[in-house]
Amino acid sequence: MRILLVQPAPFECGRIGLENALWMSEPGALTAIAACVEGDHEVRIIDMRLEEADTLPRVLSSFKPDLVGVTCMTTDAYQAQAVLHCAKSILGEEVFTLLGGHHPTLVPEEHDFEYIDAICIGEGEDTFKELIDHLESGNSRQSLEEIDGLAFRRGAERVHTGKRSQARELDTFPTPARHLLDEYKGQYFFASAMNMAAIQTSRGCAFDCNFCAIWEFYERKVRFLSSKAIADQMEMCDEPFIFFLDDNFLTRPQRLVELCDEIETRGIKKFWMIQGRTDFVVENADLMRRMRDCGLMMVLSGFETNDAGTLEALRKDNTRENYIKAAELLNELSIITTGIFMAHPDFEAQDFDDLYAAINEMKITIPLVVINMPLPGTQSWRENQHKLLTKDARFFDLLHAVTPTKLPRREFYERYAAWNEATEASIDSSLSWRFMARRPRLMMAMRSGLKLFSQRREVLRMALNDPENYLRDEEGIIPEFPPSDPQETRQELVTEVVGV
Ligand code: B12
Ligand code: SF4
Repeated sequence: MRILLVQPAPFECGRIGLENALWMSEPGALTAIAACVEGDHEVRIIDMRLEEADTLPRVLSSFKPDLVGVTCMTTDAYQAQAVLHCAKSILGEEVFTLLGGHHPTLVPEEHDFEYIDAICIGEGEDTFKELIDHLESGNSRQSLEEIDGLAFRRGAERVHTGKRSQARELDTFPTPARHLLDEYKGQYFFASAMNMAAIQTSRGCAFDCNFCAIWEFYERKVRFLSSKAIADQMEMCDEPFIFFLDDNFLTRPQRLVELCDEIETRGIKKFWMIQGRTDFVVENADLMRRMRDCGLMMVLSGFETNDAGTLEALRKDNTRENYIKAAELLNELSIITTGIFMAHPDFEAQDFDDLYAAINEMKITIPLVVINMPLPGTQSWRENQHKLLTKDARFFDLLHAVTPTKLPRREFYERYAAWNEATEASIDSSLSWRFMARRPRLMMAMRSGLKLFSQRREVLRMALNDPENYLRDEEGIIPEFPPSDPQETRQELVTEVVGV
């Protein structure tokens, strides 16, 4: 079979967004599922974030795939649907269209369209392989009941098959087919770390924060790739930088000790970036130092808030003291800190000021302030659905307020949009000369990416710093609250929009 896998481009021109400026990751979902069928079939991946808009129809017409598969997180929903719509329009009913990823898994009902033949629910490798085998053998696309992990169309009806088991050990999956991305090599990055590979070394998370669906997506289980398999994959990468995609890399210290052993024994010289919790950083200072010596260059952590009560409400199971200590320790070790902080829709003017002051105090290298929102599939989504002002998927980018704000909307965005300027001191004090002098090899490796990152950052800052941009995005979608009007009209508008 000819199989085309597509990473959609996530945004419309002129719309604000973090993607493509700070972090452009290779489509790990597509290389993972491609690896399961590649030997027996002709598989191509196109990354529409790095292509001209006319590439898709051109490739569809020339390659003539039998199946088109698209990956999708919430913010990609409409573009992902558009890809499949385009495939049906160009190739007709014959082409099999398939959607997978976090958004369709968590809210499959939002993708119930006649041009989408099936949705892969949850982990994709085995479901994809079985589906391809089924179609290749000439079986009917209307009789997919035997394949677990699918929602498919039979006439007007959407049939859900059995639950796909997530018991399979990660080491038994084939190594992701990263060579299918060769034409995009050198274009993936995080900040100035340009020419970056991505490896997922674990799936799931043992915590259960109310704003994150990862622990539900992986059914509260966590599975790990062995240190040997991680080191094997690291050796296969030509790229100087690697992003470990795990939501919570910093867990099970023994596994990380073993990874350091592998890196040292094999003499792997890569710079790597991770996402992990600050409590682990604080409790494992020596291990953090050792990982730094083995190439760890950046830790991205959710710092969320400077307020203990809110932290508890988020079920983060962490403390402000840990945040402060972790930031201090990472700065001391010359490991870049990326900190995600949350502004909340019920923020008043002072809350914004306090948050920005807390960030500056912590000296975070790359602070990012997002707006707390109920993402589909999360505990918070279930609890706050009645408050939603819109279900438009484009707004679930953590940069727009999808629930009513306590401050008038314009003022809320004015205060929110100030975060970049207001936290400049944090960046300056973290990126000291001492920091740079301590890691000369890293500074050299990032040199070529620095200029490009500065340019991208400038464009992003211009967009993020202007409150008008947020309000413009909302025009016609989220009704504006008259400034003089407090609670009452707000409730009327909520009722009007979500019909409760
Ligand atoms: C890298 C990454 C990004 C990259 C882009 C991802 C990409 N596609 O290239 C960037 C940095 C741009 C990004 C941005 C955001 N991200 Co992000 N990101 C990730 C991360 C860390 C890794 C993704 C990955 O490659 N995973 C590895 C692959 C193997 O796993 P997978 O994607 O789940 O794929 C498996 C299955 O889902 C399935 N599958 C997936 N696609 C398909 C397609 C087909 C056809 C089939 C059959 C199966 C299938 O099979 C795969 C193998 O089992 C995930 C966390 C995670 N654990 O995945 C978050 C995650 C996807 N991001 C998330 C979020 C919230 C965001 C943001 C909204 C906010 C933010 N601050 O990060 C922004 C939005 C950007 C915007 N447009 O505004 C959420 C998604 C929530 C949701 N409802 O969609 C996640 C799950 C993090 C979390 N803990 O909640 N992200
Ligand atoms: S936010 Fe982080 S710690 Fe919390 S459940 Fe998600 S991945 Fe785990």
